[in-house]
Amino acid sequence: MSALIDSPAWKKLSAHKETIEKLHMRALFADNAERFEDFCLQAGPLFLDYSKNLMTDETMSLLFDLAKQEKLEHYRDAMFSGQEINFTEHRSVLHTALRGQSADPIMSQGKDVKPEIDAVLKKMKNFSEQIRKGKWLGYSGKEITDVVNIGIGGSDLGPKMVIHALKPFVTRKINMHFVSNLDGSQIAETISELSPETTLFIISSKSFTTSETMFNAVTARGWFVSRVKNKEFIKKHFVAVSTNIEAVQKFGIDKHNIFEFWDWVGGRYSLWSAIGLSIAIAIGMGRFKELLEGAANMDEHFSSAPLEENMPVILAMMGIWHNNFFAIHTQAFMAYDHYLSLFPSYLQQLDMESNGKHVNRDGEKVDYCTGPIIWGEQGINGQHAFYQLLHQGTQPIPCDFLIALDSYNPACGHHPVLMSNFFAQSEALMLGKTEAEARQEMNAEGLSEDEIELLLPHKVFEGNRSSNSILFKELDPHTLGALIALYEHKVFVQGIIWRINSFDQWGVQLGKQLANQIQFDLVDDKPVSKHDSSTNGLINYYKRYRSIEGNKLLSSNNDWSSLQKIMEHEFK
Ligand code: G6Q
Repeated sequence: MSALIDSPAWKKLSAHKETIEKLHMRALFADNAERFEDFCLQAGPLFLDYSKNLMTDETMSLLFDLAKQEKLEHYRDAMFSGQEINFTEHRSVLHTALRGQSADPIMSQGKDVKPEIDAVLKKMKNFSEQIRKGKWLGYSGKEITDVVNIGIGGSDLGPKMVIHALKPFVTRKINMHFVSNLDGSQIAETISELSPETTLFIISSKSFTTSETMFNAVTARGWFVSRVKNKEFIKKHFVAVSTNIEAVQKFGIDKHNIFEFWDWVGGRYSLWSAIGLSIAIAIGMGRFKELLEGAANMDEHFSSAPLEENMPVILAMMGIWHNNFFAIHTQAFMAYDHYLSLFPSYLQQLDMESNGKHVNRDGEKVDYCTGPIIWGEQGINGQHAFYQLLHQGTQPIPCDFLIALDSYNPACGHHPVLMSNFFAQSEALMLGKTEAEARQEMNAEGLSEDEIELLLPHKVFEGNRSSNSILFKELDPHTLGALIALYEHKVFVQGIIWRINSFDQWGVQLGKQLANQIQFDLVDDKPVSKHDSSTNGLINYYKRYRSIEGNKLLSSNNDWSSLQKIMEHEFK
């Protein structure tokens, strides 16, 4: 048994679960008229109701004891003060410094990072304003009308989600595009609509070696140069966001067009850095700063509120309660908001890449579940798809429901109906429907006794299914910043409780390493034998197909020799 499972706070929670699991939330609400008031809180623009979880005051108090036992406050302060808590990569974790509002120095490895942050913010402001005001002109003197962010993972999901979420604030003068997929169809479809005269490419890559991004960047550069016939024009149409300045320059991007960030910013935490350049262009630097301020306010709340009144801590500990004591290893996010449709996939990376870990800080294999499976959808669409399983499936799934009180499009009059669906779902999941209620309902419909007996078991809902509801006035930049930071800190808290490093991602590195190796196996048509029989078989199946079909999979301007050249020059 691990030290965590054997620890006093964990053992108390395990014993407590035995009594709680016999309860139904119906009874908890019936017994305490104040349950809502007891289990809700406001932090900045966000209101959280967590009363519809199967827990009591005692549960919460034991969960906070666990957080204290695991020295949560100590680790939190270590993160904010720039200590190298990402010890497997010897890095500080300072995405919070990117949005910090205080002028005080923030140290990483003995150096104040504040001046560099301010300088990059200033550069982002100048550049984004030039693009937005039509002062940055393309090679033929025309204004930029289209911006293509080429990046993947943390260099794509954050800015893409934010720009979608803040669409009411996005300039309609510039079209924003995102290309991440190595499948050439995405870049081909994107550039087919664009003119090189009016397009700006932002190559976003922390490492500037990620093959998906480099291939797309090479294709974009090839497309551009083949049309404008002059490499000098690259500097008007390509900028880069990276920590790897040397590689960016080798790629051919002008040194003045590089927006720097630093290794103490994790990829999935990087939208606050220059990776947010596309956001600044889309919504303007003033709004981008509001996004940073919203996140900074949540940082302030997280670092100063007592654990018992601390929103990220409460959400995190509810998750621990479900995952580790009720063996529910999944968590869903249902946004009742069109603009938040990309939020679940953003959270998926944030949570699963951070806490999908199997060893603790001491390198020992854990004997408890860490990061749950994260998924989600827009709530309304989900209701007509998979909510059936939420209500009557055999696997209970805790949900976070999110909604704005105000719609940006109130004229069509849908919002009150959307709100009613939002309220109804968490109520139904909690209450369920008893046999007596189902019988009464069918009686009222005038069904025969035989029909009632047939339908009864199918119409019963056990209920007692947990959810959190998060409400906010409107989805403006400040609120979105707070919402993202809320979940960043929730993930952090859970990582501390599970005693893992939430800030490395060796699984991602493995994928990069393997793909780069196999790319070289594909350069010729010789059968391979160095892998397992399945992988050899699949590669050789592909090679046979390709040789029979005469390489028709490759387009004429991207033949084997140029592919080989790209691989040798860009990735070796
Ligand atoms: C994020 C991950 C990963 C990363 C991408 C892109 O935390 O490390 O999603 O962001 O693999 O990496 P580059 O920005 O280095 O291209």
